[in-house]
Amino acid sequence: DFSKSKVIFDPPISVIDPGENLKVRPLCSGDYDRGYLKLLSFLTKVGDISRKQFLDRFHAMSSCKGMHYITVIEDTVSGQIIGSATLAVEQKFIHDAGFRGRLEDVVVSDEYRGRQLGKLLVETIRLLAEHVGCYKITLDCRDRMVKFYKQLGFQLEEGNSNFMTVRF
Ligand code: 16G
Repeated sequence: DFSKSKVIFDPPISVIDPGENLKVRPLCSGDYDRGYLKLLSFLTKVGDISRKQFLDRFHAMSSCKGMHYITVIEDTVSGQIIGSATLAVEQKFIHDAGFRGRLEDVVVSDEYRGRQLGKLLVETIRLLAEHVGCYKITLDCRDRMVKFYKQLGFQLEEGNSNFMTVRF
């Protein structure tokens, strides 16, 4: 429900009307052939994923109802996926057996910069997280992206946000 959004889009765009020849929708199994993995490779290493691997993972995610919401933007002319963001939901015991949301894998193809599509994706996921009952939504990102997420209402938690990693 974008009427709840406090983020200003100028010119106005929304999930229903993201711009000419663009469509916002959930990821579908056919997106393997619409450049979804190539899009993700603009964000980080993807690797050589076969169609079977993609479909197996897609169906595994789909069968965990309410845990993975992968939103994509399709260019309806080229038939390519040009943007994506994911809401990953984690089940908790804390916060009244609540849900924690994570904003993950936000990416927009270079050629589509300047159309507020990153902003649209992030706001879509933020509203979705609220709608499905997450008590918070968090993200980690590159230093250069901090300003962007701050503009969209995310805050660095002073003295309380030490993002730590072990890489394998
Ligand atoms: C960024 C992404 C994260 C993604 C990671 C991949 C956002 C808000 N953050 O931090 O979701 O998984 O990059 O990088 O989109 P990695 O390969 O170093 O894990």
